Amino acid sequence: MSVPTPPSPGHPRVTVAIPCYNEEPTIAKVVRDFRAAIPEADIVVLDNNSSDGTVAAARAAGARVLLEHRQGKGFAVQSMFRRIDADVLVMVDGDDTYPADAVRSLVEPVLRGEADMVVGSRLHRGAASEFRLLNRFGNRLLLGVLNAVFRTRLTDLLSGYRAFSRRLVRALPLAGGGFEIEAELTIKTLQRGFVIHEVPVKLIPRPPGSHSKIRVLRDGFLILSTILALFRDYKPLTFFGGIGLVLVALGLVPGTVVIVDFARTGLVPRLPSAILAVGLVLSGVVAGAVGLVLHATARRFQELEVLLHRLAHDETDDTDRV
Ligand SMILES: Nc1nc2c(ncn2[C@@H]2O[C@H](COP(=O)(O)OP(=O)(O)OP(=O)(O)O)[C@@H](O)[C@H]2O)c(=O)[nH]1
Ligand SMILES: [Mg+2]
Repeated sequence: MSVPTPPSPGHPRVTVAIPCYNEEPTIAKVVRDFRAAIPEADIVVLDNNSSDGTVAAARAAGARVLLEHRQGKGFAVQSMFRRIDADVLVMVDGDDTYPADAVRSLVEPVLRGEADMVVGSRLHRGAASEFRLLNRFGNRLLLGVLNAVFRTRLTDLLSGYRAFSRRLVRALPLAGGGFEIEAELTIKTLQRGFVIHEVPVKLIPRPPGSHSKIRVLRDGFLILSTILALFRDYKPLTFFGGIGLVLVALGLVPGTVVIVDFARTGLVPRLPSAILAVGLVLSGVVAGAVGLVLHATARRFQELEVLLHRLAHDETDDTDRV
């Protein structure tokens, strides 16, 4: 586990970045609320081809607007990571569903060097949240798997309210273009050994006239398949080993029957069962072997990545050395 480096002393640069797609009814209020909550921060709206007055409203409220043409929240986040230079980068939705007055509780742990990512959690025991039932259920299910695999105790995987340290922003290669970006942020951060903190935040319902961009089935499926792909790549032994164990266990059912028959009579009367058992057990063993090979490769890549990161940051790290 790596220790987060505190950002440059003096005047740390904080930027609040707001990905937006058609958020005209709420964006001005969000910009004003954040300006009031953290006056020293830069406020940037990442607009994604909005067809309403989002851009004009954001500018009128005093935000800087960056345009991202590839449609999707994930692309806006990728663009924010690439184009914004800040010691602490805060990301928040433009639909006025996260409280601006909690922003300091997200920024402070990064400034103090205690965490590289702070997540405003809507499911934390301290948070009283207005959270749709399906969202809550999906979030819980995915978290159960994630917490078991990475041995963490996170409570909100899909929160759109987060603060990142400069070095985390530099270290994360993001690929997701849509709503799978939040899960990707959390998993890639955990996998690289960065520290994640959670602070409870209250979720406010969308005001009337403002519309959700999420399509539950399509985006739910995308989020699930992203998580599975990340497990496959980063925890291959758990992923393929798990599949292997299930196949072997399935194979043992017909296999036991065949063995008991054979022990009793010395014959194999149920040939199809025997073939099925052998097929399932062999497939399970192959899956386990694939997991082992990929595990060894993935570990080497993780080591290389740490070395590369160290090389890239050698100069800055030298000044911190005591
Ligand atoms: N840049 C960009 N932002 C988007 C896009 N789709 C959604 N967003 C923004 O991402 C944020 C979250 O989108 P929402 O539709 O509120 O999704 P959500 O908060 O997960 O779901 P709800 O519970 O329905 O609010 C909002 O600020 C949206 O404007 C997109 O295609 N591009
Ligand atoms: Mg929202």
